[in-house]
Amino acid sequence: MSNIDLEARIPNNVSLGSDKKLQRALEEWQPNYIAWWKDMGPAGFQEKDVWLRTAISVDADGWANFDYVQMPDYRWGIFLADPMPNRTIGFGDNIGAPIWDVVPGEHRNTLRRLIVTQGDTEPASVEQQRLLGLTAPSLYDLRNLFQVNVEEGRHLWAMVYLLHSYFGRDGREEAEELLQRRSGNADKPRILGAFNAPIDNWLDFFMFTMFTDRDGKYQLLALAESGFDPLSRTTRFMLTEEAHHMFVGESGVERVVARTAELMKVDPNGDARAQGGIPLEMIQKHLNLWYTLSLDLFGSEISSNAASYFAAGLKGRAKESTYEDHKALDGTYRMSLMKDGAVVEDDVPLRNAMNEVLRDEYADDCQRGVDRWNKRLAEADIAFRFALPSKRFHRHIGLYANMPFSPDGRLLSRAEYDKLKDKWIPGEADRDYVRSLMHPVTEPGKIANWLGKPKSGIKGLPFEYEYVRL
Ligand code: BYC
Repeated sequence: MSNIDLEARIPNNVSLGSDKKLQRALEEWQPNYIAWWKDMGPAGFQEKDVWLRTAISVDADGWANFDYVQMPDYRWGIFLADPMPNRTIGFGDNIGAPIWDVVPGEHRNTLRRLIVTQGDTEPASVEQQRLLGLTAPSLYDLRNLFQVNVEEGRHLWAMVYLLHSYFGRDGREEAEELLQRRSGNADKPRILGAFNAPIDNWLDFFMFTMFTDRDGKYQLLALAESGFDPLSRTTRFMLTEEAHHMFVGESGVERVVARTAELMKVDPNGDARAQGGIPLEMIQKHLNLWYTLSLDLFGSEISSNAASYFAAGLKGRAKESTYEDHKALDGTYRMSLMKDGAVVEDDVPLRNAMNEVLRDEYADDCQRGVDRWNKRLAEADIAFRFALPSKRFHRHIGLYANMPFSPDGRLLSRAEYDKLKDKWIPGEADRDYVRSLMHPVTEPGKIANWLGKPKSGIKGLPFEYEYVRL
């Protein structure tokens, strides 16, 4: 087990103290990060005590410490999972060769790009969620939001450590730019589409943590396979933290669904809206929006970029060891493509299909969550069922970008699509309604009317606990 230096100005398990130049560079970046956090992090709560977990070890059992902390004092640190003995490159043209402990010259630009893209999403999500605390439905949810936010901040640290350590001056410049871009800003937007979309209500937040954080899980799993070992080790530890974020999303939506079902029961006309709840159709629209924005994050269906990442051993498939053929040179992957204006099924050389392979695994994982929500509906004797829309619907990247497909995957005329779009994706009226429900509930143990209570609190504490001292 590696030694953790928790007392250092930057907590770390990478012996930062023994590399004075790197330490100095990161200590110079640190105040800029804090300035960014104070400016763009959660608005209105920076001086409050929040009951948060902080990573203090990379040991699977007991890696976190829980205590009250004011967010700007959070101990953001650099933690890499322990090295795996005798690890070799697990896929691609260099399979079986020793892993890289430094960046191979020929892959320097590509690796930097992947790391910058990953890094950019982390502060982006904090920016997107900046105002949500002001309308939190309970102290429990407020605390979960901040937990997610501080850990996204730590994930930024993880990528900045790689940039500073392995990419010299270019890396330091990229690390600065990670603090300069702004989610949703037309002049200096964040790199990937979904990270510029607004999150201005808690249903969006739960959908984001369900669907967009889950893209994070799959991208991190693919990067954890990387032959560049520092990237593999840092993403392996990030995955430990990521699980809670997806829990917040999946259980958050489940609690919305459960509450809507309750309100439908008490209303004489079965109308959740009349009781101040969020109708199931409106929940489905938010699902459609965030699932499809997140599908875009996997890149094009057929991608020579993805093929070359795989060939070089830089980015694999999620859980590469569960596949048999790690070269993927001769295989093909069946997917739907457009030919002469119609959708057809066809085989694509496997390496070029790696984005789609990852997207399909992701879609299966999302389906498991949707099944859980549907189970709640079945238990409540409600006939409505949620469904993931077709991968062709509402896409902005890849083969189906900006094409008028319906949620069940049929190609429509543009006019028909435009007429029906508001039935499928939240329109202004939906957004106004959901926003109208967002009022802060700050008394311990209380919760907003539109949301159900969780089954339990955090780390054995009750829901009623004062998770944030206001
Ligand atoms: N938006 O071959 P293509 C997370 C660009 S989330 C805008 O299709 P490739 C988190 C692409 O860059 C996980 N542009 O794509 C979640 C390329 O540009 P160039 C984040 C896009 O390279 C919640 C062009 O289109 N991690 O951690 O195979 C909270 C065509 O390239 C988009 C990563 O993404 C888009 N959606 O794959 C907090 C991992 N998609 O070359 C955190 C690192 C594609 O023409 N990134 N483009 O200039 C990657 O592995 C790859 O860059 C991508 C794209 C999978 C994103």
